[in-house]
Amino acid sequence: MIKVWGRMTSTNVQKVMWCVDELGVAHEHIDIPHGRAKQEPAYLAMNPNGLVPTIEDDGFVLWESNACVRYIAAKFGAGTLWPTDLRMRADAERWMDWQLTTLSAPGWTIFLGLVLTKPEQRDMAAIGAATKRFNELWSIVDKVLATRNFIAGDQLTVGDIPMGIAAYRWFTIQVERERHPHFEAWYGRLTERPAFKKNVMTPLL
Ligand SMILES: N[C@@H](CCC(=O)N[C@@H](CS)C(=O)NCC(=O)O)C(=O)O
Repeated sequence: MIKVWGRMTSTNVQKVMWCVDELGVAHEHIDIPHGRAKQEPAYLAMNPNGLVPTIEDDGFVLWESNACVRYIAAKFGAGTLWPTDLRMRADAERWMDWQLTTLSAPGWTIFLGLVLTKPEQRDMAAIGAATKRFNELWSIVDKVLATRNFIAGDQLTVGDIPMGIAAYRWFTIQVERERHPHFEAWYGRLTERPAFKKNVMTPLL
């Protein structure tokens, strides 16, 4: 039984929860309200960052959402979420890294600006620049998805998980979206998956 700590409004927790549900892995979810992780000594002993998520599997504790997804997929999803073909897996993992290094900063600017900040206090220049950047980044993804159904091939892999969660926010928050037909079709495919609906297509706050 895998334990997953963290609040379901966290995109990083959603990655792990979508992964366990997608694979049908037995798990227990322990809710940690916003800010609480930094205040609980027992939690800090597992994850000194005081951030969510953290997982535990038979005594093995792990944090960093993408590392958690990799671990769960490698243990329970060989041949599905975790491709056995080395190149396909490297391709999938590349998109996980790209989400963290490239997508997450403009994503945070948009979320902070349009969801967490009152209209009169918004930095519209920063939000506009982040939206422009996101449109450019989704163009890269759109070109890849012109040739395949999912980000690393014709099946869902770990690569789709962080990207899919970023896409949910993109399509849910009111921003000026350029048309990216292949990216939109891929997102449509994700929205048909019960584990995505349940864990990702939820209220933002
Ligand atoms: N790089 C870390 C980032 C973790 C992180 O920033 N988590 C946020 C939620 S998305 C958090 O814990 N915020 C404070 C809180 O929820 O109390 C990961 O991917 O797991």
